[in-house]
Amino acid sequence: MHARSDFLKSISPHHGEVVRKVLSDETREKLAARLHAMPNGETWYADIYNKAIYGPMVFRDPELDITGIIEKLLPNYRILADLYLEKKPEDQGFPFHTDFDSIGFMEHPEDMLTVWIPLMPVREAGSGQLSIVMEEGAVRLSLIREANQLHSLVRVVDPSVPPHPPFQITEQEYAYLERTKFTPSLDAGDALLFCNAFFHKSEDVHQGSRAAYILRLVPRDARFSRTRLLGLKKLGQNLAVVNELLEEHYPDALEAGDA
Ligand SMILES: O=C(O)CCC(=O)C(=O)O
Ligand SMILES: [Fe+2]
Repeated sequence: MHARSDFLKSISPHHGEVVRKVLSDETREKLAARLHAMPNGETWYADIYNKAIYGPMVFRDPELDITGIIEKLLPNYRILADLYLEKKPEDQGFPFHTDFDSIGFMEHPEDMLTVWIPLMPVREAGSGQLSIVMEEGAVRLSLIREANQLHSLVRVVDPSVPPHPPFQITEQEYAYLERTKFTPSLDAGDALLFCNAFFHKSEDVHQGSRAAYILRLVPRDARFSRTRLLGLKKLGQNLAVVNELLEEHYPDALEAGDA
């Protein structure tokens, strides 16, 4: 077991938690069949995965009742978006990263919680596991990177904001992330929870195809940044969610033609 420092706990109470059997076999099988049958999404994720659907929004389907399942598990959160990824041996997958396109609009990006659910077992190397890094140093590194990215996003809307030198992860830092990563063994329908301001990485698939269903949750009282929502809209990133949030929280920005 990993001992969690107070620093990590203060950032997210659920970072690195494994929850067994979040989905029943019946729900998982129905969900897997439905997602597998859906057409591939038109998203930049397709460069990284042959099949990637950004925002299938199947959690809203009353027959699967994923909203109800998550409400019981995490009553203080609500689901904002979902994502489906099938990973094959030839797919590159994501190297160590944080999910900036998903969190750039959050007033507190660390508040967003990912529930990563493999739809088949991922128990050993080669099965397409997900690794996360729960080291204090890595989290501090990701927060510096995040501040840098948030700053750049503000500049998209307001060019009078001065530029910031680009932030890059060094080879030594990659080696450190690799050395300290945590790679849980999961069964189909189990979940790995992590605060996705933190580094994580998609591990190799040696044969067949690994399917994962991913939920992005936010606290019920989460706040969203008007400027950075407009920045993401301008960049055309994560538009399904960005447009919904703008309409809900900042309809004036849409009326004023800021967007
Ligand atoms: O499932 C994968 O291969 C990557 C998942 C990921 O990066 C995420 O859920 O944010
Ligand atoms: Fe990610």
